[in-house]
Amino acid sequence: MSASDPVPAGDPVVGIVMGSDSDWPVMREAAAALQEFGIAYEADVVSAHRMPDEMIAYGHGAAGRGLRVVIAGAGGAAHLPGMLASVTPLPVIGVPVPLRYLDGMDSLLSIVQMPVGVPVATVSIGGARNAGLLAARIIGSGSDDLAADVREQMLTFQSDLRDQAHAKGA
Ligand code: RP5
Repeated sequence: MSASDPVPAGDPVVGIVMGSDSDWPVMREAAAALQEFGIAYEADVVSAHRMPDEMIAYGHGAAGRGLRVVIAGAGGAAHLPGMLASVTPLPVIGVPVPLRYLDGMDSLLSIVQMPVGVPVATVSIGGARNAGLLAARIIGSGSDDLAADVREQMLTFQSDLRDQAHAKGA
């Protein structure tokens, strides 16, 4: 796992975790979105199946270490987001990572179908950028400056989409 852009300075407020190094090409899009807003994050491999003790410890310690949102990505039998949501009061955003088989439907259904009381905000298959943007919105709702930046990003993106829609009809 490696990020080409430096992580914004400061104590991390978003934890990006994933089941394997192999998830990073998808999950780095969440990091890139946070980077755009200057939101400090940490990124690590915390596998539910391969390192369950570390995974539970991560969830137990996340809020106390100052994290405000956890973004968790995994593929296949993707239990990581749900397991973390069961041991942390922080909002958890789940990213279904598509693998070679089943086109990520297994990941999606593993993450989205949580029992009542254990919420995971699930984005689309491979939708790590939206996970980063959602984390920015969650954190921005408590900060006027960041909320303004998030609004600006949204308006710019809408304008781009409008241009694309017109271009398709040209
Ligand atoms: C999951 O198994 C990981 O999240 C990853 O998406 C998948 C495959 O992992 P590797 O075999 O590539 O390490 O737990």
